Amino acid sequence: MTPEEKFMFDLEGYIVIKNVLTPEEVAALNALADQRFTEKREQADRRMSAVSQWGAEAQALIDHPKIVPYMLELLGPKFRIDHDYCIFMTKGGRAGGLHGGEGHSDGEGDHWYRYRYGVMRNGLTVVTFFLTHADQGDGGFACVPGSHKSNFAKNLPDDVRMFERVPHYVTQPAVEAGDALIFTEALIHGTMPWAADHERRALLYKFSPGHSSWANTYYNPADYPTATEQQIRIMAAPSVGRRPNSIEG
Ligand SMILES: O=C(O)CCC(=O)C(=O)O
Repeated sequence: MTPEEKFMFDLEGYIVIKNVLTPEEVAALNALADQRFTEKREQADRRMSAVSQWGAEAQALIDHPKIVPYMLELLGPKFRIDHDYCIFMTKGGRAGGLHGGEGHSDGEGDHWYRYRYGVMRNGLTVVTFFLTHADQGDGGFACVPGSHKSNFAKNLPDDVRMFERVPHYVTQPAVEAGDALIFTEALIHGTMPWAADHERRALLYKFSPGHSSWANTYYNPADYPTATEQQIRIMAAPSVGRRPNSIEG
């Protein structure tokens, strides 16, 4: 993570990383999605869990080499994958409102951000891989930059929470296919209604520090017969004592 990226993440609670996926990786992941996610096509907001089981390119996102350095910096050397899913939306699709924020929602206890002695640490942290673009105003991921450090997260008005009013402090970052957005769940964030003609396709891989879990189930390496040793370490259930580092060396 560059010094400027650390500055931006500490300041705003999220960062967009450009061109994490090559056009070939995006095309392969879109092709996998077309094969593996055929259900609920009539729904304007559809989601599916465990996209990491779709195939090799989706499994590779568990420890994508361009993402691993960010997980080490933000979650520490024993980071683990907590759960993964996708969000696909067509025009008019609506999902949940703004949520998250330390000490506000049902993730209380797991949504946190700390800085100490030059080190950032987070609870549940999300890497969103974009398979299609979102221009300003298209909708999709939106957040209140800096709210991971807010002392008044509960004061967010309900009409703002539900996107009925979008004040200046709510941002919907523009992204291109292949970009990744990393955010801490301590950030107030949510899904803005999708307004674009093209489909929104986002894959969300959520990571935790090695000692904690948001999900109430854990990854089973048997579901990933081709998993590498490193991926198996990252998939391990939460623990503290004698837990190996996720990345060797
Ligand atoms: O990308 C989005 O639509 C937001 C996802 C979300 O709200 C979450 O991960 O909790």
